[in-house]
Amino acid sequence: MKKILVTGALGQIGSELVMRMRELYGRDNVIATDLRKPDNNSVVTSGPFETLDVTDYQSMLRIAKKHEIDTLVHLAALLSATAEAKPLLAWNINMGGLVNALEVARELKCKFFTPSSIGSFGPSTPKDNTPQDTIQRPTTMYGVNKVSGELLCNYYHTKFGVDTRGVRFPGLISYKVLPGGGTTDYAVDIYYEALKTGKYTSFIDKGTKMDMMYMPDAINAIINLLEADESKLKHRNAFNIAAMSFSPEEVASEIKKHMPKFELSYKVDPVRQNIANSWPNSMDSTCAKNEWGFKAEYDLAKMTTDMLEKLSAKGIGA
Ligand code: VAH
Repeated sequence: MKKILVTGALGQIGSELVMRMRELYGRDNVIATDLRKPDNNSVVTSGPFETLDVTDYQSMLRIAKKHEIDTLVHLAALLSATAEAKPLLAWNINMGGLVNALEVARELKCKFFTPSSIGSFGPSTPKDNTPQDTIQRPTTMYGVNKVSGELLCNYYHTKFGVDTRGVRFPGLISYKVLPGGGTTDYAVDIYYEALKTGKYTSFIDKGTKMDMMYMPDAINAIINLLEADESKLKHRNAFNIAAMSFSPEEVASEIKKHMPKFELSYKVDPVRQNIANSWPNSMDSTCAKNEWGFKAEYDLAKMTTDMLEKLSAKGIGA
């Protein structure tokens, strides 16, 4: 990989992936793109940046040709809760953007990465230790987008030879950029509120277990999969990867080890609770481990310590 274009570069994943890739591959070799170009943002100021609406194919192709990219990382998408509120907009952006990115990758013979999600599973999927190959009948627009995306990426590989790769991400937790419009966002909000107010009201109900991962592990997974030997990738587009599975009360009890007075309460959001109920409790990551050496470094205890330390250092709750 020498020249990498990242869409959705200002998002929760993109903002950290771009900075890490610029460290690894050189600042001028990672072209960040997003809908808007904010002032004094490190993604914008630390290397090449282009404004790009991923539903505009000609602009994406022009930018890709201008920078002579050999790798396209497509992250721009609406997340589950937003997609459920605006399903047709989600279809247009999530699928229209993906097919544009795949077309650019086909035309310029690029290596290609885009994430799927635990959202690609549905209520009929086995909930515990969810297999790599299993039934996928999601009941959300986001899930329909993710399953369709997995199939589309497979098609572009078998039909056109595009080197497409992807993972099924669990909920991602980070301290640098807030997620937006996700069902798992509670697991980020809880840390901020613990420091700001010492309490948190969860929109996801007690006992709702979901797969989660700390962002450093997610960033390493993307880079390691992109650098993996293609001949070893049997599952290619949608590797289950997970680091931990927890419920709101479990993350709260971990926070209490640092902040004994922290209080958790519940005001369940039926829309996001229904989405969460349709997803697995935990995924089996064996194929990712066997085919490209996936390994997560952070468990709930280690992540909680780091999140509270890093958010405090940012002045959250000061
Ligand atoms: C969401 N954070 O909640 C995303 C993710 C596994 C969940 O896809 O929509």
